[in-house]
Amino acid sequence: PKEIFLKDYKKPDYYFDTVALKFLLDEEKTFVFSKIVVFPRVEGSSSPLVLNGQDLKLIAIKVNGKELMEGEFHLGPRYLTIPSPPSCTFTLEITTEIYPQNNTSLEGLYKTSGNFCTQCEAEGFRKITFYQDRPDIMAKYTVRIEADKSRYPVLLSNGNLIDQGGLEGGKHFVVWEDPFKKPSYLFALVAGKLESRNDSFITRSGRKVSLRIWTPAQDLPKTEHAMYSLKAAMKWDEDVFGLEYDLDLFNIVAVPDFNMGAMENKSLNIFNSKLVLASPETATDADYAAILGVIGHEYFHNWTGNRVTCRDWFQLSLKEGLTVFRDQEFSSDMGSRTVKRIADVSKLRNYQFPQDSGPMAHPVRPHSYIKMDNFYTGKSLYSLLVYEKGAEVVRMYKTLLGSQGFRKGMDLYFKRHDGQAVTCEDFFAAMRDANDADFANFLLWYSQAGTPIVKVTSSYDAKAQTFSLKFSQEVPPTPGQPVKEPMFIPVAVGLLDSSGKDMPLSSLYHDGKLQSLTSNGQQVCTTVLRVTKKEEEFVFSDVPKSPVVSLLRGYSAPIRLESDLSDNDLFFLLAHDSDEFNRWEAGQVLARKLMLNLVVDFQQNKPLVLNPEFVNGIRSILLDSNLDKEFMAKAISLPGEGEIMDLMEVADPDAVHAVRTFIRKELALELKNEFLLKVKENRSSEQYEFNHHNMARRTLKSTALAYLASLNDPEFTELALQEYKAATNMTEQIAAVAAIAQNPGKTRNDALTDFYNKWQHDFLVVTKWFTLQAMSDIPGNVENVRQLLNHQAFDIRNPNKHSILPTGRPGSLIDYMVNAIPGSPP
Ligand code: BAL
Ligand code: ZN
Repeated sequence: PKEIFLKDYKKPDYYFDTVALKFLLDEEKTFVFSKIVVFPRVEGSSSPLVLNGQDLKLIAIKVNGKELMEGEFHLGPRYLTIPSPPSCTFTLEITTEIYPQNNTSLEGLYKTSGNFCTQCEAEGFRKITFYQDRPDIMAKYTVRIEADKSRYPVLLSNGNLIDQGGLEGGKHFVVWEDPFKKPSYLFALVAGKLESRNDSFITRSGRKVSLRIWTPAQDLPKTEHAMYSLKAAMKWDEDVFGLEYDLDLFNIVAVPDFNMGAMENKSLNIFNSKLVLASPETATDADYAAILGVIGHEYFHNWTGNRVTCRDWFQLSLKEGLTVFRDQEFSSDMGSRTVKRIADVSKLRNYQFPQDSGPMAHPVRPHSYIKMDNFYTGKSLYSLLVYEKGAEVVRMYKTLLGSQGFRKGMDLYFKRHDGQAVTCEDFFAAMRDANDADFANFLLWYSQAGTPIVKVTSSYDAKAQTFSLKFSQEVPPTPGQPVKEPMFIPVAVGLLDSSGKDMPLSSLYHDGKLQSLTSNGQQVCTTVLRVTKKEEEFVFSDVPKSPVVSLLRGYSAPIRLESDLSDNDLFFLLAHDSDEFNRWEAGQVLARKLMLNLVVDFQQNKPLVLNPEFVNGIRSILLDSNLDKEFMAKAISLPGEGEIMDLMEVADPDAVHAVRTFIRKELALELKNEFLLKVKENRSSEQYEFNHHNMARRTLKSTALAYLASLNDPEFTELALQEYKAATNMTEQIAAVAAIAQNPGKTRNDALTDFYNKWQHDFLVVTKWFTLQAMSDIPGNVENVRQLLNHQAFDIRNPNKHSILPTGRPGSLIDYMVNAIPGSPP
């Protein structure tokens, strides 16, 4: 395949106005008829019309009703070209034959569990019919589907159902019309034996929207949470962004074989079943949270992606970064903002940072790509950089503009671009223009790869009562980008007095200017510094006593921060910072330092000794009854191994693993009583409920149990077994198995066998069982995983089961996998 470059983008020579599709679905072959109204971008143009097409059998092609003869078109393996189409508006009719039952690519139209289903993003539509399969071709679609009524009683596509009826030979038909222009990647069709959970939502302007979640009949009881999530998302988008749903029907379909987590096709979202189906007995809190987030994500695409879409695939972050940001905010508002932020930043550090400093590093908006629909090979656009770093870029606009300014920018973005296919610059311009803002060189975030390293030193001048922060920044070289420009980095800062309270910030001296920091006469305790140069200094004035500085509050930019804060400062911030994220962060910085030092000791064969101050720090967290329990669970969890390796010049997985295991066991030994109390205090016999209070309780209990079970002490193994037996929900049940499974031996094997026997008929639970073992770090696990690949329940063709394989994943799925097993390893 050819490398494609952003700089080579050209507007299409032809646009499509309306598209009428007719599908005759059948077991052996499916006919697709398309009738497209085409018009040239420039009237009188004589350019050839080039259509994409792959794995299609062309049956007939007509222009303005007249069949084209040989020589009037050219058919190659990937394109169908009409060298001299009419120079003004014309109709193009094409008939193709396709074989969905043989399509194992999970792109285009394929069959899964006996049903027909589509996946067109990014370039699947070209496997359905010949088309200009690019996102800047936006057209209005009408879709007629004909199929056998008994095998395919449900026939769905985008938009509103405008006609349906019976046909001869036991067949039936439906006609769907989507009144909104859309690119082909948002086309969808589903046909099969499905049933729906039905509900409705009244929009803020009083329109009633019918909501349907479609699954095979036996799964319907498991769709309650998905419906709750959808309604919550619809309400949230109205409340926070003023965005109302625009059709009278919204469908979600769950299918077992689905490559992405889910897909935002206009009004017909298609989901991997694991991101729809949940019951307390079979799904964990992490599953419930993932479903909430992904249902939200796909719904939010209706505006950010569908109503306003991408001009080309280089702009993918325009919709994905923005929509990930929106789903993060949604989940924050529905649960704990701090805990959500911690989870997202941990994911960045463990997965996105290594990507951004490795051979696959590319900018949020890449300059080129080879293949964009493959998650497993290099040069793919569906990366954490586009999704997660892209979301951080959007978050920085909000940090710089504040909530109101950001909303103004969003409003202008929709006002300017509704119905258009646009670029990241268009989003930038809307944010800038709506706020009359100076964003300096902010656009570099889209074009420069690599994680900036920002060093900060501080000094206090008691006589002048000033506090200075000196910043220096460097963006490391990445493939194809040896030299970088300094970036525009928003750094949110607060100052703590000796009692741990925030100091009001009075004024700031920077770039030869003194700037007041009070806002409309109100005192401010956090300010956002605009760091734009390779080196620069900011001086706070009227600082009566030497403060402890809280830097990068809320993780205001996706950077690596190196500060001169002492361990004492960090312990102080851990105890007092009003920014909860930075309380957690202080503990993590201490833990990272500690782990890196111990890695050196390990490599030099020195005995490992855990700093008692660190143990005391963790103890004080466990004893602080004012803390949110989920925050507590996060704060007592060590940084992941990926995060530590990412910080090392030469990664040493064995050393990092040994050190992390050592610290966990030492903490478990020293804090046995405290952990035991957390397990006991947080048991509950209440019915499962998905809410923050209950999730926090379960998370803390599972985290404490995992620490205790790591000791491989019969008392705690027995405790974990008791928890396993007593569990009334999957969250606590699998957390207990995972705790037991940390130690190899008969108890582990028996528990895993028992779990499998109990759940062998539920493929989503069996997937968890695979994941748990695939993630295990017991000695000899590679062989164990090899054997699991031959397990009767493992099916390499089902993408859900890939979680057993060490591959990367696009945003929504990685969430799911990483959080799949609560509490282990903390
Ligand atoms: N657009 C692909 C799936 C998602 O990111 O929503
Ligand atoms: Zn998305």
